[in-house]
Amino acid sequence: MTTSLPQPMRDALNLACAALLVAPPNPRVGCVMTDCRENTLGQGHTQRTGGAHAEIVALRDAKARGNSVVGATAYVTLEPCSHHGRTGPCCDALIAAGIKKVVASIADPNPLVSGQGFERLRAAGVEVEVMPADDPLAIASRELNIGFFSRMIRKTPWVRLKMAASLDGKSALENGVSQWITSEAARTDGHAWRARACAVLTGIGTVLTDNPRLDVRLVDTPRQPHLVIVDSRLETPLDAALFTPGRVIYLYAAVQNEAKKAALETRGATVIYAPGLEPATRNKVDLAAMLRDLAAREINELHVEAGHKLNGSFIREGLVDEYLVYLAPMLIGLGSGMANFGPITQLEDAVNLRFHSIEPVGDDLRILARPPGR
Ligand code: AOF
Ligand code: ZN
Repeated sequence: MTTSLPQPMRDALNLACAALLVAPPNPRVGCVMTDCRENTLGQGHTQRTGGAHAEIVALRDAKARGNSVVGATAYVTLEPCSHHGRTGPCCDALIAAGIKKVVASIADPNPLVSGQGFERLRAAGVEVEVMPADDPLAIASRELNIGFFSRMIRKTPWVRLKMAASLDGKSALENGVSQWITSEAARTDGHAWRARACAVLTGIGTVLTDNPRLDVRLVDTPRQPHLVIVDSRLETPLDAALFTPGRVIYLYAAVQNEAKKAALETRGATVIYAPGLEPATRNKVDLAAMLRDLAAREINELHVEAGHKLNGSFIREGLVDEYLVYLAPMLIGLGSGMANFGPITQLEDAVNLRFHSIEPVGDDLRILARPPGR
């Protein structure tokens, strides 16, 4: 089964891409409605959380243009929803508007939808065509929403670990100096990756050493990602630069300290005692359990920007789905690496990855690499 009319779906995918920063934690979805000659009647993409879904925006767009969508085909990059969430079901709106056919790139992995949207449309007499899973447009739609699919299916965020290093793989000089190895272009690019994530994560070591803000400043964004700090002993200073008004901050602690918790909460943070382990046995945050908790808090893509110790823990525990590595054309010689794990004594035990993409960014290289099967 192949789709006969891919162009409107290409347009719908481009619209979905335009929702990259605004849609999370909702999936980025685009919709194009066409008449029988493939003229566009209306189009749109997912709005801010709680706002309209792509189909509703497209229906409104058609109306604003004075176009009737009775008998039209709707191309949508995700199965139209059938449930009442923060908004009403798109299926019902499509049926009520008189849409004759729906072409969808891929089923919605949300258990509240997953196939029920298609069933509901078919039951109302709407023709439904779903693209084959290996169609490039279906793959692109899934890739665009890799974090949403991860949260819905695996119940854990898509963990993207960002690192920057010299060409000989060093993130800091022997004396600890690390700012700045990569160029401004790479740092700006790094902010664009932060912007698309639902949350940025770091560790208490980085907070105490660098006093970072870890927000998005170098690119325009309609939405700041949340911040997550792995802070086992609740050592985040109350005057840390990361506290900015209105920001959602989750601090995961292993040791209970009610006084510090209360003080941090006055700064707007939410303190979570590390889930998953008995209080008596824990002194470190259980990262896998923390990730499950973050998924329950609607974190799709988690952007990790941490020091080599926490990076090493994520890698050692097999929790990294994607490595985002910037390499500068510089040799540092003695110094420290990007992540501390091991020692590995035989090459068979190395963490093997495959390169997903390699792009020049300014004078540097940006490499995306993934473990097998991701
Ligand atoms: C669509 N079109 O553009 C998007 C969909 O809380 P709500 O009402 O916003 O619903 C969120 C869920 O709706 C989300 O988890 C996913 O299953 C679906 N997203 N569906 O038909 C869209 N963004
Ligand atoms: Zn919907």
